[in-house]
Amino acid sequence: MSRAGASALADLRSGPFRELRMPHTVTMKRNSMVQSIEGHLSAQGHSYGIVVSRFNSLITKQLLEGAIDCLVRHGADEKSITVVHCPGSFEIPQIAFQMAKAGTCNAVICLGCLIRGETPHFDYVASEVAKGASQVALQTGVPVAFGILTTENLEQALERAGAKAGNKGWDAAMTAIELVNVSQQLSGGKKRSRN
Ligand code: INI
Repeated sequence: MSRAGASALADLRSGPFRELRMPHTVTMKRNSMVQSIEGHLSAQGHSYGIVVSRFNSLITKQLLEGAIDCLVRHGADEKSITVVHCPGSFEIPQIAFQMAKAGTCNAVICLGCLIRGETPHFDYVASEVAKGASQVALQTGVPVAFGILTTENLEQALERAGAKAGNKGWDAAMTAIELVNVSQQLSGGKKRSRN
């Protein structure tokens, strides 16, 4: 720890916040009366929509494989997973919106790969896609997970598509599983059924 960090910590310990060991940790009492809701990591009985773009398909195919693997390993039935392919990342929120609105899936997982080029194109598309995906969730109430890579180069993308930085498709699917569980608890256990 740096000298400045150690001195800040010493100040904290000797000050009125003596009970806080580290500035960012919160101590929870075991017998707390707080009602806590946390999603179970089970995908059993749930339906998932996946939107995946073909642009940079070398990467997006790996993200898709990771996402499906995660859902199935956590109990999803393959028949309850619908995959829609679209041209590029820009189109992902449009398809995600239609899937969410159709009411046939408990969550939508967005998978794509944006790699920075020589023009500002990347920045425009990246910011619209992130905003768009979040709007889908807020406007429809259906959880949306964001598994769209935004990288400086192909190497960074490969690292996140099954190499040393994991598989962000798998991670997005894990997020979707948790969100479905939390949102079912918040809505009193109501399940969205597949039509
Ligand atoms: N789409 C991507 O998914 N990734 C990219 O890296 C990319 N680049 O760099 O251009 C990309 N562009 C296509 C865009 O998403 C749309 O499909 C296209 O503009 C047609 O609407």
